[in-house]
Amino acid sequence: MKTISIIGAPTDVGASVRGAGMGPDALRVAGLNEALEARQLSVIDHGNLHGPANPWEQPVNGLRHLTQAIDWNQAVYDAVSEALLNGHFPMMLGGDHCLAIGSISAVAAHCRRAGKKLRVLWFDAHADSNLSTISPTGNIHGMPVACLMGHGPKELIAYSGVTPAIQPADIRLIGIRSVDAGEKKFIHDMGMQVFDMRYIDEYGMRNVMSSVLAGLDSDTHLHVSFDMDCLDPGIAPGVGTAVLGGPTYREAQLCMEMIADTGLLASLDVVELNPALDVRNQTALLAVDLIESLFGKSTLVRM
Ligand code: NNH
Ligand code: MN
Ligand code: MN
Ligand code: MN
Repeated sequence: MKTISIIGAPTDVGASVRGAGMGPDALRVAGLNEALEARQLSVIDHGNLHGPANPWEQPVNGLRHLTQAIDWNQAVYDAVSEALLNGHFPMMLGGDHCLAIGSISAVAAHCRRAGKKLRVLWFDAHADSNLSTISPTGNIHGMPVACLMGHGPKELIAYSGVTPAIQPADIRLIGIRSVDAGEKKFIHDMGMQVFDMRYIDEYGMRNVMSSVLAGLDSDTHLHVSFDMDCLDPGIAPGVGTAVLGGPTYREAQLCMEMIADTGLLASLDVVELNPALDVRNQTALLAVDLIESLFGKSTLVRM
């Protein structure tokens, strides 16, 4: 039986809007653990990690709350590494998306140890590929993709000792519809594969998912980093930086179901849920619903 290690990382130090720190508990209140157990998974909830409070300061040299982000990501890196060493499936509950630096750094180190290939699916309205020199905000949750590819402050890019943690070819960005000008150039320079909303509109989610899942084999560790603001705000209002025009409920379900079909999912981040902006916890309930599909729950009738 697969064991899920739930790791709560309750902080919003990387975000522009406060509230994402309440994400882990909102997901528990929405029935996450029970839903996983109902999928015949064994669940170990490690509770919430501890880290520095949000000092709510202005950016320094283009980076806001750098020391706090370093500490939180170290805690996430350690907890995710331990779960992987124990053979468990780490599920990191954010918190804002800067925490994926620690989470994916740990996953990448595990893949190097185990001789596995890594594929990261990054679901987001934003590209999260900013640098301190080009970010319009200095918020570190807009920078994790760049940090993971080795472009960022030295303390944030070297958790495992190996830099960069991942290569541009290891990651696919899906659902993107808000990209800053400097980010766009960086994405092109790095040669990253981005499946933006225009692409999803034109080719359909099924084709997009076929593309992002192409080339996987039994030696691949599949990691999903799910920013809740990927979803259309009509169905997911509980996020700090909502952008109109995201995937519908069924499109999101299809993503999850096609990932489940691969049988390769081995780690997950659920981030940017902001209960302070949610309506009767509906975005957390939606997250749990999508996670159920990610673990094989399906509406499929045909055999
Ligand atoms: N691109 C903007 C920035 O860097 C917004 C990032 N916000 C996010 N990313 N929620 O997922 O500040
Ligand atoms: Mn994000
Ligand atoms: Mn986002
Ligand atoms: Mn459900």
